[in-house]
Amino acid sequence: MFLWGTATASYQIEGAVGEDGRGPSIWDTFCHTPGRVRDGHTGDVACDHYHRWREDIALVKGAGLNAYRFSIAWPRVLPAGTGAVNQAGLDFYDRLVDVLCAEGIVPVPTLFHWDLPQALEDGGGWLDRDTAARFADYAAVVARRLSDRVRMWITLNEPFVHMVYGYALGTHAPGRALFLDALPVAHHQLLGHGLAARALRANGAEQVLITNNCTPVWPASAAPEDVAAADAYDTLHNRLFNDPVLLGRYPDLSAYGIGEPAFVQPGDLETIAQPLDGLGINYYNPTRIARPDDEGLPFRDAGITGYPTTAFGWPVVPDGLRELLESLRARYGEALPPVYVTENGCSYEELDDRERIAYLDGHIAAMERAEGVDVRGYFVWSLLDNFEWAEGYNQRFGLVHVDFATQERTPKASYHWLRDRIAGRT
Ligand code: GCO
Repeated sequence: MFLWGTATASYQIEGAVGEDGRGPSIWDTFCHTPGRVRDGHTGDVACDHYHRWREDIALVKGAGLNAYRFSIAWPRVLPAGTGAVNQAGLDFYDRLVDVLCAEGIVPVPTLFHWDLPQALEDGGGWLDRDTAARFADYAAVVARRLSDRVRMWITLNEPFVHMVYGYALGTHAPGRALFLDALPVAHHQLLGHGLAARALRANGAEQVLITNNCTPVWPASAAPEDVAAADAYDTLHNRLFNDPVLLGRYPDLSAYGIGEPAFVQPGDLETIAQPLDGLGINYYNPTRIARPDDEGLPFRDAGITGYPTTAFGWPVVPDGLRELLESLRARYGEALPPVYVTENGCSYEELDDRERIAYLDGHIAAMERAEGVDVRGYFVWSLLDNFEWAEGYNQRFGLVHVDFATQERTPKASYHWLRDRIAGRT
Protein backbone atom coordinates (compact mmCIF):
# COMPACT_ATOMS: atom_id res chain seq x y z
CA MET A 1 0.00 0.00 0.00
CA PHE A 2 1.41 3.38 -1.00
CA LEU A 3 1.40 5.71 1.99
CA TRP A 4 -0.27 9.06 1.39
CA GLY A 5 0.26 11.11 4.49
CA THR A 6 0.96 14.38 6.12
CA ALA A 7 3.67 15.22 8.64
CA THR A 8 3.97 17.26 11.83
CA ALA A 9 6.47 17.61 14.68
CA SER A 10 5.85 17.73 18.41
CA TYR A 11 7.29 21.14 19.29
CA GLN A 12 5.70 22.74 16.24
CA ILE A 13 2.13 21.76 17.12
CA GLU A 14 1.64 20.38 20.63
CA GLY A 15 1.91 23.32 23.03
CA ALA A 16 1.14 22.25 26.62
CA VAL A 17 4.83 22.52 27.39
CA GLY A 18 4.34 22.35 31.15
CA GLU A 19 1.63 19.72 31.30
CA ASP A 20 1.54 16.17 32.58
CA GLY A 21 5.15 16.17 33.66
CA ARG A 22 6.86 17.21 30.41
CA GLY A 23 10.39 18.46 31.02
CA PRO A 24 11.89 21.50 29.29
CA SER A 25 13.46 21.11 25.86
CA ILE A 26 16.13 23.16 24.12
CA TRP A 27 13.40 24.81 22.05
CA ASP A 28 11.64 26.10 25.19
CA THR A 29 14.89 27.65 26.31
CA PHE A 30 15.71 29.06 22.88
CA CYS A 31 12.27 30.61 22.32
CA HIS A 32 12.35 32.28 25.71
CA THR A 33 15.73 33.87 24.99
CA PRO A 34 14.99 37.34 23.59
CA GLY A 35 15.96 37.90 19.96
CA ARG A 36 16.16 34.26 18.96
CA VAL A 37 12.78 33.71 17.28
CA ARG A 38 11.02 36.22 15.04
CA ASP A 39 8.48 38.36 16.91
CA GLY A 40 9.36 36.58 20.15
CA HIS A 41 7.07 33.67 19.26
CA THR A 42 7.28 30.44 21.25
CA GLY A 43 5.84 26.93 21.07
CA ASP A 44 4.17 27.33 24.47
CA VAL A 45 0.71 26.95 22.93
CA ALA A 46 1.44 26.33 19.22
CA CYS A 47 -1.62 24.58 17.70
CA ASP A 48 -2.72 23.32 21.10
CA HIS A 49 -2.62 19.89 19.52
CA TYR A 50 -2.00 18.30 22.91
CA HIS A 51 -5.64 19.09 23.69
CA ARG A 52 -7.10 19.11 20.17
CA TRP A 53 -5.48 16.00 18.80
CA ARG A 54 -8.75 14.15 18.16
CA GLU A 55 -9.96 16.99 15.96
CA ASP A 56 -6.61 16.97 14.17
CA ILE A 57 -6.73 13.24 13.48
CA ALA A 58 -10.23 13.73 12.10
CA LEU A 59 -8.67 16.23 9.68
CA VAL A 60 -6.09 13.65 8.57
CA LYS A 61 -8.91 11.20 8.01
CA GLY A 62 -11.02 13.77 6.21
CA ALA A 63 -8.25 14.39 3.70
CA GLY A 64 -8.40 10.73 2.73
CA LEU A 65 -4.87 10.08 3.96
CA ASN A 66 -3.79 6.61 5.06
CA ALA A 67 -0.69 7.62 7.05
CA TYR A 68 0.30 10.24 9.58
CA ARG A 69 3.87 11.15 10.46
CA PHE A 70 4.22 12.83 13.85
CA SER A 71 7.05 13.14 16.31
CA ILE A 72 7.33 12.06 19.90
CA ALA A 73 8.63 14.63 22.35
CA TRP A 74 11.56 13.08 24.19
CA PRO A 75 11.04 15.46 27.18
CA ARG A 76 7.46 14.21 27.59
CA VAL A 77 8.67 10.62 27.88
CA LEU A 78 11.88 11.25 29.84
CA PRO A 79 11.63 14.75 31.34
CA ALA A 80 15.33 14.78 32.23
CA GLY A 81 16.33 13.00 29.01
CA THR A 82 17.33 9.89 30.89
CA GLY A 83 16.27 8.08 34.06
CA ALA A 84 12.68 8.23 35.22
CA VAL A 85 9.97 7.52 32.63
CA ASN A 86 6.94 9.82 32.68
CA GLN A 87 3.99 7.51 32.05
CA ALA A 88 1.62 10.42 31.43
CA GLY A 89 3.79 11.52 28.52
CA LEU A 90 3.76 8.04 27.01
CA ASP A 91 0.00 7.84 27.57
CA PHE A 92 -0.55 10.77 25.22
CA TYR A 93 1.11 8.98 22.29
CA ASP A 94 -0.53 5.72 23.26
CA ARG A 95 -3.97 7.29 22.87
CA LEU A 96 -2.97 9.00 19.64
CA VAL A 97 -1.76 5.71 18.15
CA ASP A 98 -4.93 3.93 19.25
CA VAL A 99 -7.14 6.42 17.48
CA LEU A 100 -4.97 6.43 14.35
CA CYS A 101 -5.18 2.66 14.17
CA ALA A 102 -8.92 2.69 14.77
CA GLU A 103 -9.27 5.11 11.85
CA GLY A 104 -7.13 2.98 9.55
CA ILE A 105 -4.31 5.51 9.46
CA VAL A 106 -0.75 4.15 9.63
CA PRO A 107 1.11 5.83 12.51
CA VAL A 108 4.67 6.84 11.57
CA PRO A 109 6.39 8.30 14.64
CA THR A 110 9.70 10.12 14.49
CA LEU A 111 11.67 9.83 17.71
CA PHE A 112 13.70 13.01 17.41
CA HIS A 113 12.49 16.14 15.65
CA TRP A 114 14.87 18.53 17.42
CA ASP A 115 13.27 18.98 20.87
CA LEU A 116 16.15 17.63 22.92
CA PRO A 117 15.56 17.56 26.69
CA GLN A 118 17.32 20.63 28.10
CA ALA A 119 18.98 18.49 30.77
CA LEU A 120 20.88 16.62 28.06
CA GLU A 121 21.93 19.86 26.39
CA ASP A 122 23.29 20.99 29.75
CA GLY A 123 25.58 17.96 29.56
CA GLY A 124 26.77 18.83 26.04
CA GLY A 125 23.80 17.80 23.90
CA TRP A 126 24.75 16.11 20.64
CA LEU A 127 28.33 17.28 21.06
CA ASP A 128 28.53 14.63 23.77
CA ARG A 129 28.84 11.06 22.54
CA ASP A 130 26.80 9.83 25.49
CA THR A 131 23.67 11.48 24.03
CA ALA A 132 23.65 8.74 21.37
CA ALA A 133 23.32 6.07 24.06
CA ARG A 134 20.63 8.05 25.87
CA PHE A 135 18.72 8.30 22.60
CA ALA A 136 18.77 4.52 22.23
CA ASP A 137 17.49 4.10 25.79
CA TYR A 138 14.63 6.48 25.02
CA ALA A 139 13.87 4.61 21.77
CA ALA A 140 13.61 1.34 23.72
CA VAL A 141 11.17 2.87 26.22
CA VAL A 142 8.89 4.15 23.48
CA ALA A 143 9.06 0.96 21.42
CA ARG A 144 8.17 -1.18 24.42
CA ARG A 145 5.00 0.83 24.79
CA LEU A 146 3.95 1.29 21.15
CA SER A 147 5.47 -1.41 18.95
CA ASP A 148 2.46 -3.68 19.31
CA ARG A 149 0.65 -1.14 17.09
CA VAL A 150 3.41 0.89 15.42
CA ARG A 151 5.26 -1.01 12.69
CA MET A 152 7.19 1.81 11.04
CA TRP A 153 9.59 4.01 12.97
CA ILE A 154 11.76 6.98 12.02
CA THR A 155 14.74 7.60 14.27
CA LEU A 156 15.98 11.11 13.44
CA ASN A 157 14.58 13.99 11.44
CA GLU A 158 17.10 15.89 9.33
CA PRO A 159 20.33 15.51 11.30
CA PHE A 160 21.95 17.86 8.75
CA VAL A 161 19.60 20.73 9.60
CA HIS A 162 19.89 20.11 13.32
CA MET A 163 23.69 20.16 13.13
CA VAL A 164 24.00 23.19 10.86
CA TYR A 165 21.29 25.46 12.24
CA GLY A 166 21.48 24.27 15.83
CA TYR A 167 25.20 23.87 16.40
CA ALA A 168 27.15 25.40 13.47
CA LEU A 169 25.23 28.64 12.83
CA GLY A 170 23.09 28.96 15.94
CA THR A 171 19.87 30.07 14.24
CA HIS A 172 17.99 27.13 15.79
CA ALA A 173 18.15 25.67 19.29
CA PRO A 174 20.45 25.12 21.07
CA GLY A 175 21.88 28.23 19.39
CA ARG A 176 25.54 27.26 19.27
CA ALA A 177 27.70 28.87 16.54
CA LEU A 178 30.59 26.43 16.33
CA PHE A 179 30.98 26.35 12.53
CA LEU A 180 32.98 23.27 11.52
CA ASP A 181 33.56 22.35 15.14
CA ALA A 182 29.92 21.23 15.08
CA LEU A 183 30.89 18.16 13.04
CA PRO A 184 30.78 15.70 15.98
CA VAL A 185 27.05 16.48 16.11
CA ALA A 186 26.69 14.68 12.77
CA HIS A 187 28.48 11.61 14.04
CA HIS A 188 26.77 11.44 17.41
CA GLN A 189 23.34 11.76 15.82
CA LEU A 190 24.18 9.03 13.30
CA LEU A 191 25.54 6.83 16.08
CA GLY A 192 22.33 7.50 17.99
CA HIS A 193 20.38 6.44 14.91
CA GLY A 194 22.26 3.13 14.70
CA LEU A 195 21.96 2.37 18.41
CA ALA A 196 18.28 3.33 18.36
CA ALA A 197 17.63 1.15 15.31
CA ARG A 198 18.97 -1.83 17.27
CA ALA A 199 16.96 -0.88 20.35
CA LEU A 200 13.78 -0.46 18.33
CA ARG A 201 14.15 -3.86 16.70
CA ALA A 202 15.00 -5.50 20.02
CA ASN A 203 11.71 -4.13 21.31
CA GLY A 204 9.42 -5.18 18.51
CA ALA A 205 9.82 -2.61 15.74
CA GLU A 206 9.41 -4.11 12.27
CA GLN A 207 10.54 -1.23 10.07
CA VAL A 208 13.19 1.36 10.86
CA LEU A 209 13.93 4.47 8.80
CA ILE A 210 15.95 7.65 9.10
CA THR A 211 14.78 10.90 7.53
CA ASN A 212 17.41 13.04 5.82
CA ASN A 213 16.94 16.44 4.29
CA CYS A 214 18.33 16.13 0.77
CA THR A 215 18.90 18.67 -1.98
CA PRO A 216 20.05 18.33 -5.58
CA VAL A 217 23.17 20.49 -5.87
CA TRP A 218 23.59 22.53 -9.02
CA PRO A 219 26.99 24.03 -9.85
CA ALA A 220 26.59 27.72 -10.76
CA SER A 221 28.62 27.12 -13.94
CA ALA A 222 30.58 24.39 -15.67
CA ALA A 223 33.87 25.95 -14.50
CA PRO A 224 35.90 23.39 -12.52
CA GLU A 225 35.98 25.69 -9.47
CA ASP A 226 32.18 25.84 -9.32
CA VAL A 227 31.85 22.11 -9.93
CA ALA A 228 34.31 21.42 -7.10
CA ALA A 229 32.43 23.79 -4.80
CA ALA A 230 29.14 22.04 -5.62
CA ASP A 231 30.75 18.71 -4.88
CA ALA A 232 31.94 19.98 -1.51
CA TYR A 233 28.44 21.19 -0.65
CA ASP A 234 26.88 17.91 -1.80
CA THR A 235 29.27 16.12 0.54
CA LEU A 236 28.23 18.19 3.54
CA HIS A 237 24.49 18.32 2.93
CA ASN A 238 23.73 14.93 1.40
CA ARG A 239 26.59 12.47 1.56
CA LEU A 240 27.69 13.13 5.15
CA PHE A 241 24.33 11.76 6.30
CA ASN A 242 23.46 9.19 3.62
CA ASP A 243 26.83 7.50 3.03
CA PRO A 244 27.47 6.26 6.60
CA VAL A 245 23.94 4.90 6.87
CA LEU A 246 23.78 3.26 3.44
CA LEU A 247 27.43 2.46 2.71
CA GLY A 248 28.99 2.25 6.18
CA ARG A 249 31.61 4.94 5.51
CA TYR A 250 32.03 8.69 5.62
CA PRO A 251 32.57 10.62 2.39
CA ASP A 252 35.91 12.34 1.73
CA LEU A 253 35.90 15.51 3.84
CA SER A 254 39.25 16.85 2.63
CA ALA A 255 37.57 19.90 1.05
CA TYR A 256 36.93 20.92 4.66
CA GLY A 257 40.48 20.19 5.77
CA ILE A 258 39.31 17.11 7.64
CA GLY A 259 41.05 13.75 7.37
CA GLU A 260 39.98 10.79 9.50
CA PRO A 261 37.54 12.33 12.00
CA ALA A 262 38.93 11.76 15.49
CA PHE A 263 35.48 11.26 17.00
CA VAL A 264 34.78 8.06 15.03
CA GLN A 265 35.57 5.05 17.21
CA PRO A 266 36.11 1.45 16.09
CA GLY A 267 32.77 -0.23 15.44
CA ASP A 268 30.80 3.00 15.09
CA LEU A 269 30.27 2.70 11.36
CA GLU A 270 28.98 -0.86 11.69
CA THR A 271 26.49 0.42 14.25
CA ILE A 272 25.45 3.32 12.02
CA ALA A 273 24.98 1.13 8.95
CA GLN A 274 22.15 -0.95 10.40
CA PRO A 275 19.99 -2.42 7.65
CA LEU A 276 17.24 0.07 6.86
CA ASP A 277 13.69 -0.70 5.80
CA GLY A 278 13.42 2.64 4.09
CA LEU A 279 15.11 5.97 3.62
CA GLY A 280 13.00 8.99 4.44
CA ILE A 281 13.85 12.06 2.41
CA ASN A 282 12.60 15.59 2.89
CA TYR A 283 12.72 17.69 -0.27
CA TYR A 284 12.01 21.39 -0.55
CA ASN A 285 14.28 22.79 -3.29
CA PRO A 286 17.63 22.38 -5.07
CA THR A 287 20.68 24.42 -4.06
CA ARG A 288 22.91 26.30 -6.53
CA ILE A 289 26.51 26.52 -5.46
CA ALA A 290 29.51 28.56 -6.65
CA ARG A 291 33.18 28.78 -5.70
CA PRO A 292 33.78 30.72 -2.46
CA ASP A 293 34.81 34.36 -2.60
CA ASP A 294 36.72 34.34 0.66
CA GLU A 295 38.75 32.02 2.82
CA GLY A 296 35.98 30.39 4.90
CA LEU A 297 33.95 27.45 3.60
CA PRO A 298 34.78 25.75 0.28
CA PHE A 299 31.49 26.86 -1.34
CA ARG A 300 29.05 29.76 -1.62
CA ASP A 301 25.26 29.60 -2.03
CA ALA A 302 24.68 31.34 -5.37
CA GLY A 303 20.89 31.38 -5.13
CA ILE A 304 18.38 30.16 -7.70
CA THR A 305 16.57 32.60 -9.95
CA GLY A 306 14.05 32.13 -12.73
CA TYR A 307 11.55 30.05 -10.75
CA PRO A 308 8.46 31.05 -8.77
CA THR A 309 9.05 31.34 -5.03
CA THR A 310 7.02 30.48 -1.94
CA ALA A 311 6.13 33.02 0.77
CA PHE A 312 9.39 31.93 2.41
CA GLY A 313 11.26 32.91 -0.78
CA TRP A 314 12.17 29.30 -1.55
CA PRO A 315 12.33 28.46 -5.29
CA VAL A 316 9.66 26.09 -6.57
CA VAL A 317 11.42 23.40 -8.62
CA PRO A 318 9.21 20.31 -8.79
CA ASP A 319 11.50 18.43 -11.13
CA GLY A 320 14.20 18.66 -8.46
CA LEU A 321 12.35 15.88 -6.64
CA ARG A 322 12.66 13.57 -9.65
CA GLU A 323 16.30 14.58 -10.01
CA LEU A 324 16.97 13.88 -6.33
CA LEU A 325 15.30 10.47 -6.37
CA GLU A 326 17.13 9.39 -9.50
CA SER A 327 20.45 10.68 -8.16
CA LEU A 328 20.02 8.61 -4.98
CA ARG A 329 19.45 5.56 -7.13
CA ALA A 330 22.49 6.36 -9.27
CA ARG A 331 24.70 6.95 -6.24
CA TYR A 332 23.63 4.07 -4.00
CA GLY A 333 22.35 1.48 -6.45
CA GLU A 334 21.29 -1.70 -4.68
CA ALA A 335 22.20 -0.17 -1.32
CA LEU A 336 19.24 2.20 -1.61
CA PRO A 337 16.26 0.85 0.32
CA PRO A 338 12.68 1.82 -0.53
CA VAL A 339 12.29 5.59 -0.34
CA TYR A 340 9.58 7.54 1.45
CA VAL A 341 9.18 11.25 0.78
CA THR A 342 8.63 12.09 4.44
CA GLU A 343 8.24 15.85 3.84
CA ASN A 344 7.47 18.08 0.90
CA GLY A 345 5.49 21.28 1.03
CA CYS A 346 5.51 25.05 0.94
CA SER A 347 4.44 28.18 2.79
CA TYR A 348 1.80 30.46 1.33
CA GLU A 349 -0.60 32.86 2.98
CA GLU A 350 -4.00 32.25 1.41
CA LEU A 351 -6.85 29.92 2.26
CA ASP A 352 -7.63 29.66 -1.44
CA ASP A 353 -4.09 28.45 -1.88
CA ARG A 354 -3.79 27.78 -5.60
CA GLU A 355 -0.01 28.05 -5.39
CA ARG A 356 0.12 25.22 -2.85
CA ILE A 357 -2.04 23.09 -5.12
CA ALA A 358 0.31 23.81 -8.02
CA TYR A 359 3.29 23.02 -5.80
CA LEU A 360 1.92 19.68 -4.60
CA ASP A 361 0.60 18.72 -8.02
CA GLY A 362 3.97 19.42 -9.61
CA HIS A 363 5.95 17.57 -6.97
CA ILE A 364 3.73 14.50 -6.88
CA ALA A 365 3.97 14.29 -10.68
CA ALA A 366 7.76 14.65 -10.49
CA MET A 367 7.94 11.86 -7.90
CA GLU A 368 5.86 9.63 -10.15
CA ARG A 369 8.20 10.39 -13.10
CA ALA A 370 11.31 9.24 -11.22
CA GLU A 371 12.70 6.14 -12.87
CA GLY A 372 14.18 3.13 -11.16
CA VAL A 373 13.35 4.22 -7.61
CA ASP A 374 11.05 2.28 -5.29
CA VAL A 375 9.06 5.15 -3.76
CA ARG A 376 6.52 3.95 -1.21
CA GLY A 377 5.11 7.04 0.42
CA TYR A 378 4.57 10.78 0.19
CA PHE A 379 3.89 13.01 3.21
CA VAL A 380 2.89 16.65 2.85
CA TRP A 381 4.53 19.09 5.22
CA SER A 382 2.28 19.96 7.02
CA LEU A 383 -1.19 19.12 8.31
CA LEU A 384 -1.57 22.44 10.13
CA ASP A 385 -0.07 25.89 9.98
CA ASN A 386 2.38 25.68 12.86
CA PHE A 387 5.43 27.00 14.69
CA GLU A 388 8.02 27.35 11.94
CA TRP A 389 11.13 27.42 14.17
CA ALA A 390 13.09 30.68 13.91
CA GLU A 391 10.27 32.18 11.81
CA GLY A 392 7.69 31.69 14.55
CA TYR A 393 4.14 31.59 13.20
CA ASN A 394 5.02 33.69 10.18
CA GLN A 395 5.25 30.89 7.60
CA ARG A 396 2.11 28.90 6.91
CA PHE A 397 2.86 25.38 5.64
CA GLY A 398 -0.50 23.79 6.53
CA LEU A 399 -3.12 22.07 4.44
CA VAL A 400 -5.33 23.41 7.22
CA HIS A 401 -5.32 27.06 8.28
CA VAL A 402 -4.98 27.74 11.99
CA ASP A 403 -6.20 30.98 13.53
CA PHE A 404 -3.71 31.19 16.38
CA ALA A 405 -5.95 33.53 18.40
CA THR A 406 -8.91 31.15 18.48
CA GLN A 407 -7.29 27.82 17.44
CA GLU A 408 -9.96 27.50 14.79
CA ARG A 409 -8.96 25.07 12.01
CA THR A 410 -10.11 25.71 8.44
CA PRO A 411 -9.16 23.34 5.62
CA LYS A 412 -7.62 25.20 2.70
CA ALA A 413 -8.30 24.61 -1.00
CA SER A 414 -5.17 22.41 -1.11
CA TYR A 415 -6.65 20.11 1.53
CA HIS A 416 -9.69 19.42 -0.62
CA TRP A 417 -7.54 19.13 -3.73
CA LEU A 418 -5.26 16.57 -2.06
CA ARG A 419 -8.22 14.41 -1.06
CA ASP A 420 -9.41 14.39 -4.67
CA ARG A 421 -5.91 13.75 -6.01
CA ILE A 422 -5.41 10.71 -3.80
CA ALA A 423 -8.82 9.37 -4.70
CA GLY A 424 -7.88 9.71 -8.37
CA ARG A 425 -10.50 12.34 -9.02
CA THR A 426 -8.22 15.02 -10.48
C1 GCO B 1 11.95 19.78 8.67
C2 GCO B 1 11.22 20.44 9.09
C3 GCO B 1 9.98 21.02 9.44
C4 GCO B 1 9.94 22.38 8.89
C5 GCO B 1 9.75 22.36 7.39
C6 GCO B 1 9.64 23.71 6.78
O1 GCO B 1 11.95 18.59 8.99
O2 GCO B 1 12.64 20.50 7.94
O3 GCO B 1 11.60 19.82 10.13
O4 GCO B 1 10.01 21.01 10.81
O5 GCO B 1 8.89 23.04 9.48
O6 GCO B 1 10.84 21.75 6.80
O7 GCO B 1 10.79 24.45 6.98
